[in-house]
Amino acid sequence: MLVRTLDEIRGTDREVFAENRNWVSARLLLKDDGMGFSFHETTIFANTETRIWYKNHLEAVYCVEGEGEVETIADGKIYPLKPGTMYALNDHDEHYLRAFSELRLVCAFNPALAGREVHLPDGSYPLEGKS
Ligand code: 9YT
Repeated sequence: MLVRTLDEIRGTDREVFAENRNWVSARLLLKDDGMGFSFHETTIFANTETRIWYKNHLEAVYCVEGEGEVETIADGKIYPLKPGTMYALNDHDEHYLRAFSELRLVCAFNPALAGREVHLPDGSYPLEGKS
């Protein structure tokens, strides 16, 4: 069985900051753990907007803390985020993620991230790469 805590991850290779410092991701499970998905706790810092397009991945996100919104770019729809809300990017939806206060999100990626991926200029993560 695998057991990890956030305290163990802080300050290690499994803690990944966005290049623009909009978020930090604690990568609790990664590809090498063999679960078929990766599993992260992501903190999105307050008053940030991040453009995201996971064209190579599916992601489900569950909000446990904070207030924000997701705007899907194709249709301009706004989805409020608050504790207890889940959204799933089942259509590889390109979107803006906005944090009005610090958001604490639990995220699962399929296929699993391999390590220290950060967003490419188009808002995606590479399929196999470690950046
Ligand atoms: C919700 C979202 O996609 N935020 C960006 C970071 C990502 N969740 C990650 O790598 O943990």
